[in-house]
Amino acid sequence: MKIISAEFMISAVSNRQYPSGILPEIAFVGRSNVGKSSLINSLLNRKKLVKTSATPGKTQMINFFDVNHELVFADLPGYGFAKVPKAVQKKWQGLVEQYLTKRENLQVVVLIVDIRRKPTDLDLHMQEWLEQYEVDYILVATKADKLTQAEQSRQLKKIRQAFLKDTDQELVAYSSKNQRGRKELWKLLQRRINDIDSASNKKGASLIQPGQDDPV
Ligand SMILES: Nc1nc2c(ncn2[C@@H]2O[C@H](COP(=O)(O)OP(=O)(O)OP(=O)(O)O)[C@@H](O)[C@H]2O)c(=O)[nH]1
Ligand SMILES: [Mg+2]
Repeated sequence: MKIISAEFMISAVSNRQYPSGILPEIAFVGRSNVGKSSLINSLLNRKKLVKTSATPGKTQMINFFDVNHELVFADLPGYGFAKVPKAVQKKWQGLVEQYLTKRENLQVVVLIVDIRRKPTDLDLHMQEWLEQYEVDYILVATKADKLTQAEQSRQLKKIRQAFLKDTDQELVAYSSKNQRGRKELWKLLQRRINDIDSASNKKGASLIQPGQDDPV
């Protein structure tokens, strides 16, 4: 995908603030500090469009980005950061759950895990939850640059066993540092979007209506 424009739209703390319009949306989900914001920057070829931080729990709202006036990316707050007070964690959880169950524009979730870590219960819980609500998702193991090739293969195998029960569902090894996996992930995302486009064209309606593709 050629990135012609990538612009911040809005930070939302409730569904009333979600951008209007009907562009297909891709959401990025994962543990706090796993590398969600870095992955978005990497996909969009931008260094600092999305703020990243070595301090976990930085993204506390849903940040929306317009991509080429064709797509919307939603950067969701990370889960599982123990130092955040319970009440705040509850609020985030509510925000994320409401988004994932109610957002009609949402087409696919990119579920991000750390390639070096054993999947946590929270990761597995999130996956179960997506399956329960029938939200389509792509599993991505990021920070691949931190491991040798052999270690990466070993970890990918473990992650596949834990999450995908050895099915042939996609698992993308990614590095926001050296762009490994970028092409592959874009291909999978575009395939999802194209499928949706052609499904809606079959019904005689175009997903992107003239005049409605501008960010609000
Ligand atoms: N080496 C390496 N470091 C990465 C990669 N992705 C993210 N990081 C680093 O990991 C830290 C967290 O990255 P973020 O992108 O801010 O993570 P996040 O998931 O958005 O974090 P929260 O918004 O706090 O939930 C930063 O220090 C990044 O530089 C990667 O692919 N490779
Ligand atoms: Mg972030």
